[in-house]
Amino acid sequence: MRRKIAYPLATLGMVASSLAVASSPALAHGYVSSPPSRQAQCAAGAVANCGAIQFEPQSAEAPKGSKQCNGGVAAFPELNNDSLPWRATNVGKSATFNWVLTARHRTATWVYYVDGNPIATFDDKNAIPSATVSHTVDLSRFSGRKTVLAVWNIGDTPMAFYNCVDVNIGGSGGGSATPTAPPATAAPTTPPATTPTTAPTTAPTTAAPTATAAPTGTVPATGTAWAPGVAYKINDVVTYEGVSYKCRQAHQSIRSWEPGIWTLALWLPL
Ligand SMILES: [Cu+2]
Repeated sequence: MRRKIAYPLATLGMVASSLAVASSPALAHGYVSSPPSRQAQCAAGAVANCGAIQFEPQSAEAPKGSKQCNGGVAAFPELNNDSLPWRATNVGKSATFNWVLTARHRTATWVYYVDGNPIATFDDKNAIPSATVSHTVDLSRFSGRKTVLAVWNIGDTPMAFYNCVDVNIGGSGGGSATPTAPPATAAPTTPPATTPTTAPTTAPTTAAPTATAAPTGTVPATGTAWAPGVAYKINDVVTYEGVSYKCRQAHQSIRSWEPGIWTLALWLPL
């Protein structure tokens, strides 16, 4: 049931470049990028022994109605395994969940569950979403470590996409509800030994060192070094490990989402 590359890649407006990476399953569908979902942690290598999901974190697609982290997809049992070392992101009384969508399917609803109960629903009324979607969800009735199930219910198919996001609610209360803020503005309550997947650095709220502005019409050969905690804009150019990339979707950068094969939705290799 997983349709990988039949989707309109042209929605990215980069047909030629999309063809070059069309064989990558990471280009399809969508997933929660921050706070990092379980599949995001797998794809980033933050959690090992993840099985097949690490190669296609955006493919936890299954019929609507499941309340499992993997949506019931037999190929991805690891997502349901609570004993794997999933990293929980500290959040305050609310959290903003950021999706990256590379196939912008018409959308019925986005539903967030805790302990099997729906706690927030966003009704898109079958509209086509943006390439990035953010929802701020009130978590004030909970505290401590919880696994939030985030579900993207597609509007024109029977399918949905499933993401589990582990959070530590009210830890030291970041509570940052603005989509531009990185998910880990809250100071970790745990000792630094546990490395958060998100960048613990203080986040610039405004434009931070992005790529040097190039004259219109020219393609800069290089950019500034990629860094976490930066609000990158479309067409910003960065370098990472000797390769230049152009930003495809405005986003706040986080560590573990460096430019590379798993972040083609965000960064186009030049
Ligand atoms: Cu899709």
